[in-house]
Amino acid sequence: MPVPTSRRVAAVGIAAVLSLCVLPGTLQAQAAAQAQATAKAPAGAGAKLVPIPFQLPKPMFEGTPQNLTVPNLQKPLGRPRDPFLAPAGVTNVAKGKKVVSSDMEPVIGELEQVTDGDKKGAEGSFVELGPGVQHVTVDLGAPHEVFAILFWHFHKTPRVYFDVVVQLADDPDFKKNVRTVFNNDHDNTSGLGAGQDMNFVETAEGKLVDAKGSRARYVRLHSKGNNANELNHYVEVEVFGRPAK
Ligand SMILES: [Ca+2]
Ligand SMILES: [Ca+2]
Repeated sequence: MPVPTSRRVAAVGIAAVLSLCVLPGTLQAQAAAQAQATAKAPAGAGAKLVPIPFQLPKPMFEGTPQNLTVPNLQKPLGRPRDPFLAPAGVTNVAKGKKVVSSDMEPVIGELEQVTDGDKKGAEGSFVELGPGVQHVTVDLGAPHEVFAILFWHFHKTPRVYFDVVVQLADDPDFKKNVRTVFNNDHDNTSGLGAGQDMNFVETAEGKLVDAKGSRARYVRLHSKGNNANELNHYVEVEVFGRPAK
């Protein structure tokens, strides 16, 4: 039976109204997704983001340590960390760069070991600094856009280092344009300001800190002993970035 003309017109009318409703909704969703993607992108908008190809050392202990009685301790993920995205071509710009320290005569090892690329973590592959609050400073040699800082204090056995503070600056004395990108010194005993970050267990994966593309020449890492002793150690510090324009 043929559909009367009046009903056919009504059906076309409803279809037109539906398409008007659906289309703007879809466009809105697309625009929202696009805005979200843009918001996630670090400095250098429009740049292609790719996972940083971190080179991790072999783990020196198995499993997740359960018996550490440290307050405000981050629960281990129990799986590899998620990829960290940065503009393509970002590399470890700290490799082989000059390191100075609050302890220029380490108890064990040499300061060069902080940026020598050896991350194995065994005896002979870490530097030991004196007790209490100590820091190391890496001079990148020129201003860089810094996207991530990856560091290993010690990963021979599970340990927690205390009052870890990571800072960026324009000058070697950390007086100009100082920015703190990680701080778990909750009670400000190191006098750099109270931090909100959590304590963490050292593993072969290292500790990764997001530096959000900040421009800096100097990177400084502070600590104040660990749960096993009063001393401070570094296996390696890596800074992923690119020369600033
Ligand atoms: Ca090293
Ligand atoms: Ca503290």
